[in-house]
Amino acid sequence: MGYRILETEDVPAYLRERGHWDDTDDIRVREVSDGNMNRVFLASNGDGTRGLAVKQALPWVRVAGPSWPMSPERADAEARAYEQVARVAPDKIPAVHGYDADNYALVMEDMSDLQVLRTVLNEGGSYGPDTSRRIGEFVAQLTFATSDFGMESAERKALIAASVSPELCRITEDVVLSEPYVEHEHNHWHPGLDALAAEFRADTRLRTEVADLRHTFMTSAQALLHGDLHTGSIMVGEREDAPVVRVFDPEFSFVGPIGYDLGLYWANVLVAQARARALGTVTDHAAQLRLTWEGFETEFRRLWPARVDTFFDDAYLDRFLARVRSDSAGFAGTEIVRRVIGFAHLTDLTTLPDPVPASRSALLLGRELIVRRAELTRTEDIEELAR
Ligand code: SR1
Ligand code: MG
Repeated sequence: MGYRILETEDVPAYLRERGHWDDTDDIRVREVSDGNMNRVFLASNGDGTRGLAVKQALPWVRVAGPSWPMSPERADAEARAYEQVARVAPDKIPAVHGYDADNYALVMEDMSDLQVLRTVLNEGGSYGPDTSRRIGEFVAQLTFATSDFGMESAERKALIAASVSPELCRITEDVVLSEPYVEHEHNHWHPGLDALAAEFRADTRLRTEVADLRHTFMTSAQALLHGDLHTGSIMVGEREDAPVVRVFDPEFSFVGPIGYDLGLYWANVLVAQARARALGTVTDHAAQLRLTWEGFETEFRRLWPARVDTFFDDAYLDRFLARVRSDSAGFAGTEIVRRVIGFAHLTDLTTLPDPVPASRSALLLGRELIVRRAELTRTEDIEELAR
């Protein structure tokens, strides 16, 4: 059967047809679509002891509708990324029960007992001791394994070819890495930021630095990335009294610069911190850049002795990590800027009683991260800037 767009009422039969649910149970379904791109349904039985999530890619951007067509093949990229992560960090992603390539639909673990990290932070909660360190580890585990350090050259070339994702990369190249710096119909901002948005569009130095990051994004095939690692792509909570962190939604996955994943997470940490400062609800925000980097660097260095190509020596590792760190700072800056004056704003800022002061500081911080990324050699330097 060909591609059919699932509605809530189709999901029980769909799960049965695909062999995910036996016939006797009553299946209750609700749509919980939240991201910009896809539909997500949660199915559970009557007493709530069994649940599954169904995620389907639509042939357009969900929040825009058919006026912004988008190939549903992005679900293939997501399924491939989950397969790669499952080899090296299975504890950090949801269990995938099946991928239906005809319908671009994934059937996955129900994570409704966990909470989206952005929601936790927006409600005044904290990260807890492990979240950012585990995110750093996640990035190290996925990227080491899929880099030329973790994978034989020929196998890697095949991975690069299989992971080419032009449409989704184009979204990032547009909405993150160029549109906010020019006039574009996607851009919007709070009227209180008119002057600053105009300043950003007129800032030729900023534009050249963003062009450099954009070119790095387009050409630096370092490793397989998640590709959209913001705090809305992370679930947190507890299971059996132990903290749980799950990274999901890797549909923007492709082989690119590692600093893009770290930078996206850092940007979202910094925006959450701007919100908490505005509301006087700061908890453990200030430690998170450092914890992310420590988690990443420690894990990457731990894996390094197992590299497949020892021509890359220890001195090269130091140089490589320094480059990843400055890329991360720069990409963090671009993610902050687009979330304030570009497309797809963040509730962290939009739900503030007065979003302007925090958005303004975030924009200025974003600019500094972009133009001064080479000097920001320690996460403390970024923290200082944020203060
Ligand atoms: C058109 S999609 C806009 C954004 O949503 C996704 O989550 C990505 O962040 C993308 O840039
Ligand atoms: Mg998403």
